[in-house]
Amino acid sequence: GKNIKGIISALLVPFDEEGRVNEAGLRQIIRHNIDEMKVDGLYVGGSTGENFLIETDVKKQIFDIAKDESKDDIHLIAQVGGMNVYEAIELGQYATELGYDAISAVTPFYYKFSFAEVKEYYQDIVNAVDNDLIIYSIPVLTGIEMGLKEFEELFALDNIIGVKFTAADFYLLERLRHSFPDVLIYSGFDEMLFPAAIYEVDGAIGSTYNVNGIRARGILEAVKDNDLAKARQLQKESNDLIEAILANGLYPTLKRLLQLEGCDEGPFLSRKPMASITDEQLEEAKRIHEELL
Ligand code: NGF
Repeated sequence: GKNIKGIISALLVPFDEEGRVNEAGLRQIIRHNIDEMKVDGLYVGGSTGENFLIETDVKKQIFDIAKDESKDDIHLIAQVGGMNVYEAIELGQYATELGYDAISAVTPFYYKFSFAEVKEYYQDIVNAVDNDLIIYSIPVLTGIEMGLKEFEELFALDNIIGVKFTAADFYLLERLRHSFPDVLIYSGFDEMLFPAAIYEVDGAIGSTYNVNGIRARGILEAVKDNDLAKARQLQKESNDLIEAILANGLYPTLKRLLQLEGCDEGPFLSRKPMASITDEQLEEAKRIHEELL
């Protein structure tokens, strides 16, 4: 099995006024993650990358850039899932040829798919793509809730090696950890990394690690060292930051913080219909940068 563990940033993508990828800025964000945040990996094509708003060839372009900039220095996971399983397969094959360590696929959303449909979607992807796959479960955005039994069926499929668990259900997390000691489990909510670490997740995938990767690593390490007071303190500092970021607009604020950290090439806009940052939000981002980062 693969050893993709630790802190993994869900990569942010800066866009220009026309909605095109700002490649120079994207490369700076990747470098910032590797050189300053010391991340173990990048999760490319996630919610944080505004992935569900962009065309297939642009998704490929982003996979190209992330691979080209990070070479073999860190783990790379390509999120290829969505509502179009044929696109997921095409992207999965593409990222696998590029050398991505694993692919990941969100549960299909919008229509209320049955579990049988969700399972077939994963079966179709792993049948067609010669790579390991990490399930991306995020019920708050997809409406797809799965329990222990459903996860058990998915983990029984060939090449399914893990789950990005983006939920506050710590009962289910404990049952999963206990039942599947060899499955890779990633914490998906950055503001709950400390309790997830107590349940011995293998790592964490999230948006705020683009700017808060050092504290996040500290949380994982403090829990490993059994220094719970330290871990709780680091989570408290992280949550002061995350709370302010969420209140000011998640992705626009994260992009602005990256600019303030020196990723300064070109526009750092959102992809429409996601709103870009306003003047008021810019001011607040400056305060967050000075006081909380
Ligand atoms: O952005 C969301 C939406 N969740 C991310 C993460 O779970 C998913 C989380 O880091 C993700 O990053 C991706 O697929 O790209 C939050 O942004 C963070 O915990 C703040 O709430 O729920």
